Amino acid sequence: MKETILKLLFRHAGSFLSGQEISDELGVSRTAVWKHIKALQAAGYQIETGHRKGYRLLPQEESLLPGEIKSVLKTRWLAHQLVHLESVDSTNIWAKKHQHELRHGAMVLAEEQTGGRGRLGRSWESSKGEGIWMTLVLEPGLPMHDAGKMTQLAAAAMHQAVVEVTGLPVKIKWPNDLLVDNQKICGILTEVSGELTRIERLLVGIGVNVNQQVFSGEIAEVATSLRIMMEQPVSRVALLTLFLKIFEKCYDDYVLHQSYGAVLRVIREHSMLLNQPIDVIRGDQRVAARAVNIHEDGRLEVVYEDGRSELLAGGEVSV
Ligand code: BT5
Repeated sequence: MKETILKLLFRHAGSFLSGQEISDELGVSRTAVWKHIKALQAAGYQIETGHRKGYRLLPQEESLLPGEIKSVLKTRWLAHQLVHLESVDSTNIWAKKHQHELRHGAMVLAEEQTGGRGRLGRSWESSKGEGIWMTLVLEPGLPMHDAGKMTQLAAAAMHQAVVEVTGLPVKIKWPNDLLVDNQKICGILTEVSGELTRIERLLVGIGVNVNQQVFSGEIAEVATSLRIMMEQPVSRVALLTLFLKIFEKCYDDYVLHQSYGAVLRVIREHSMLLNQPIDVIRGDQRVAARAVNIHEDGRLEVVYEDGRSELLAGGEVSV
């Protein structure tokens, strides 16, 4: 009911709706409406209550509050369970700690992460209100060796969403980064739990730099945001909801219909590594190679200078 009231307020954003109008429309008492409004205010929604005028949703700094997302979300099952956190160490860690409360398709979102994580114990800067910091909980029932394909699927879906919303020339750097002008706008951290052969649960953690205006410290040279590249703010809600719709389609095509071709096309066509000279990095060692293919299973095929070829499942490469 709270959510229905919120949707109604969103539809009339900016103008007052009387308690009577809401109670007529939804068939609940005015006291019940008032109680739900109180609860919405406590959850962070800025709702003005005017004497005799009723209730009005105030224009707010764009947040990722569930009501805002759900009022435009067009997915069939993805992110219908939605957890929104003001601040958390890491959405992936939170999802692990609360695994029993989260169903297949759940999304955990945070306005800020204080201990955001990259791969191999690296950290991920996640400033407040400026990015999309999320974890998707998925139970695809696939063999373990298919986990890498989900990272590729997420990268392809986010690529399409960012291009559609911004028109920017986004490149995909296998296995998990999106870049614009060689600078990183998005990183993906997929974590798997299960038995040796079968994925029980996947946590697909995705970070997108949307509205940061500056980056400082170590990442200033490697990171950029959509706002910096566009020279104007970008709607996180629009980007996120479009991404979810595209991701759901790619996921269903793959998991239900075994069709992965569209994902492969996107990651191959927009790859910044394919047919380029690259370095494969192992510890302190860098070995010169050429990236020649991204295989159906998500692995990168490289050919070394001595003619040997190898299929990489993950790890580091640089251009
Ligand atoms: C990644 O790791 O790119 C995966 C990042 C995943 C972040 C999401 S946010 C929601 C979810 N919850 C989490 O805790 N994590 C996921 P990797 O390829 O290892 O890249 C990490 C490196 O990127 C760092 O060592 C920095 O150099 C750089 N970096 C850190 N923060 C960045 C940012 N905001 N933008 C661009 N680059 C960044």
